[in-house]
Amino acid sequence: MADRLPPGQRLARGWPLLHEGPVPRFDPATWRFRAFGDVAETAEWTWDEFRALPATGLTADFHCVTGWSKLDNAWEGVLFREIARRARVRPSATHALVHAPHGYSANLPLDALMDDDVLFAWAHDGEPLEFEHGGPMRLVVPKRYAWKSVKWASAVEFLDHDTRGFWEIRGYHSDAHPFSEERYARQE
Ligand SMILES: Nc1nc2c(c(=O)[nH]1)N[C@H]1C(S)=C(S)[C@@H](COP(=O)(O)O)O[C@H]1N2
Ligand SMILES: [Mo]
Repeated sequence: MADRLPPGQRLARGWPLLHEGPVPRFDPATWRFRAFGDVAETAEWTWDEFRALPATGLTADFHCVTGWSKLDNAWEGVLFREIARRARVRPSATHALVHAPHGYSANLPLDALMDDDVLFAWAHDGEPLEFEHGGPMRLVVPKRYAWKSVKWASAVEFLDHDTRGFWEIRGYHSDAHPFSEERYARQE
């Protein structure tokens, strides 16, 4: 157990909720997910198209920078790398920003996002992802603090340079590795 809990973290009771702003309304008829920026051509998926993408299941831990961790989450969704492949991301792309409504975003190097445990998840512990937790679909990046796991993901922007997302602009670390406690930008 101790080796699964990063320094300064404690086990959460249940599944805490944490986000800025209101929970976006989901309309399956108008929902779209877009891949744009450093790609051969902007790609767009409707909800039905997105749900029909090849599904992957995995179990992973979740660490919020405020100090709680939730272990053994069973996620199901489509791998980030599958989206990147279908969007025909250009070789010049080095980073990406994942966007959500109301101006939320998180940046990561493309290498981190192409890992085999990074996915856009539509189910958690066998149930459709609750809207409060990012449903119908959220990014999940198990190896980074949970603010990188963008709820209500609406687009991915591929970039040939790095740029900071919502919390990274507000003083949080760009890389956000929990086991080395990369919490704040001043540590960079
Ligand atoms: N769109 C969006 N995604 C977000 C956030 C947010 O404010 N908006 N908060 C992040 C933070 S700080 C955490 S800890 C997790 C919390 O996810 P949960 O509410 O499902 O536990 O979502 C992350 N993703
Ligand atoms: Mo968080």
